[in-house]
Amino acid sequence: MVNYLPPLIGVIGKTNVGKSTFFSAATMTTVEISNRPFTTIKPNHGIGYVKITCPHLDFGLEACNPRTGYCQNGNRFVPIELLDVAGLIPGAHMGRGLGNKFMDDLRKADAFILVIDASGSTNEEGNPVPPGTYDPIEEVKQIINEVDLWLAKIVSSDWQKFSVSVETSRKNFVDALYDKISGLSIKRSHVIEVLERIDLTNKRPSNWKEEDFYIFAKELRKTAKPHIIAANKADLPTAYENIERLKKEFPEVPVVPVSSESELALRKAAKMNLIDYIPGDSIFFIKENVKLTPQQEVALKYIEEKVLKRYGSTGVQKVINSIIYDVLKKVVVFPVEDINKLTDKNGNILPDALIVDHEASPKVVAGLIHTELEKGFQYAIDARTKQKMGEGSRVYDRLVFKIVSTI
Ligand SMILES: Nc1nc2c(ncn2[C@@H]2O[C@H](COP(=O)(O)OP(=O)(O)OP(=O)(O)O)[C@@H](O)[C@H]2O)c(=O)[nH]1
Ligand SMILES: [Mg+2]
Repeated sequence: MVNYLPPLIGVIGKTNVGKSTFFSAATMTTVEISNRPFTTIKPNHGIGYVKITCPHLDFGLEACNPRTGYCQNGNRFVPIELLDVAGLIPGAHMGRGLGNKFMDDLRKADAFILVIDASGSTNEEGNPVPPGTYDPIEEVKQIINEVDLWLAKIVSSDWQKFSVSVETSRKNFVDALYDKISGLSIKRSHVIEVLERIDLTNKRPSNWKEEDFYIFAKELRKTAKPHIIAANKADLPTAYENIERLKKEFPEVPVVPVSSESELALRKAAKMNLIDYIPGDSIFFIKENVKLTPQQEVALKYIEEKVLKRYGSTGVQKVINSIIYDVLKKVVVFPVEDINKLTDKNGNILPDALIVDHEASPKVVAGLIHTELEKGFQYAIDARTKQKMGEGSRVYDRLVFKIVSTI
């Protein structure tokens, strides 16, 4: 059985802040975008990419043959899953706006991209207001609070029945709780860690109060559903100071300035063969013999001046790389059959790229590729050093390796 699944990242935030624009830019799929609250109702599901230097360059090869994702000018784009959902507003847990029930689509998410309107041009309800009139710090606090209340609701549902069953059957509380929230794809170790941290391990479940659920949900969110802040609409001048304030206010979370609209425009222009642009780059080139319309010229100039020169990129790619590497602490590894040619058994060069935990052993990675490969695992060989890697060794970013297995 193949067990590998790419990370699933939820795109969340207040309504009308640019979540779908971010999603569309990252996945290059067309979705509905408009300047009014609650444009998105049904979730949008798509593939985005982590961008890394392709190992084929290190080995002096001309190209590679990705089975999934793609490689462009030595940049390997490795697939992740993105899910764009409806927007939250304060009181969503009480059913305001579209409520928070739709967040259930994100139960299996590994992490969240919290898209905010850093320019302050939408109010609490997502209605357009003059830029700079709404404070994005409030927005972050309110949305995170809604996420916590959503999680608390899942944990506390049917609690009475749950506590009776735990207390009368003398079931292990941690195991029972872990089972109860298994739909959230949270590790058992995270549940234990959180209960210990907030000193709830030994409290009788029937004695849990509303604040216990809330604190548990909050800590569980921090540990098991971490997030990054995509400070969107960073092209608007009212965002400049807000971005600095956000970084100070939330030092434990990466805050990345983003202009999703700019990224979407650049990718579209590249697709139309007007410009050369690689996602995440700090520059683009207008193609030779291309005649831009005055409108296109103004738009590209705007992006160059207001976004690329100021921030070094549009931020969309940076958010995805940062959530995978800095927030989730993952690395990308490349299993091959032939460590000299870097091919699979059909001669494809570096066909697979897997996003795995930075602390994973080669044996664990073998298990992601196939259950049988892990069962018969003997050792791995690092294609760079030609050294053996045993069960106790750890993978590293952009490792190219062969797994030797008896099965
Ligand atoms: N200036 C500027 N506007 C942006 C940017 N990104 C998105 N917008 C605009 O913000 C508005 C809302 O964009 P959407 O992507 O529909 O927002 P959403 O968060 O998905 O909204 P809902 O689905 O309604 O919750 C649109 O008018 C976009 O053009 C940006 O980087 N800069
Ligand atoms: Mg939307």
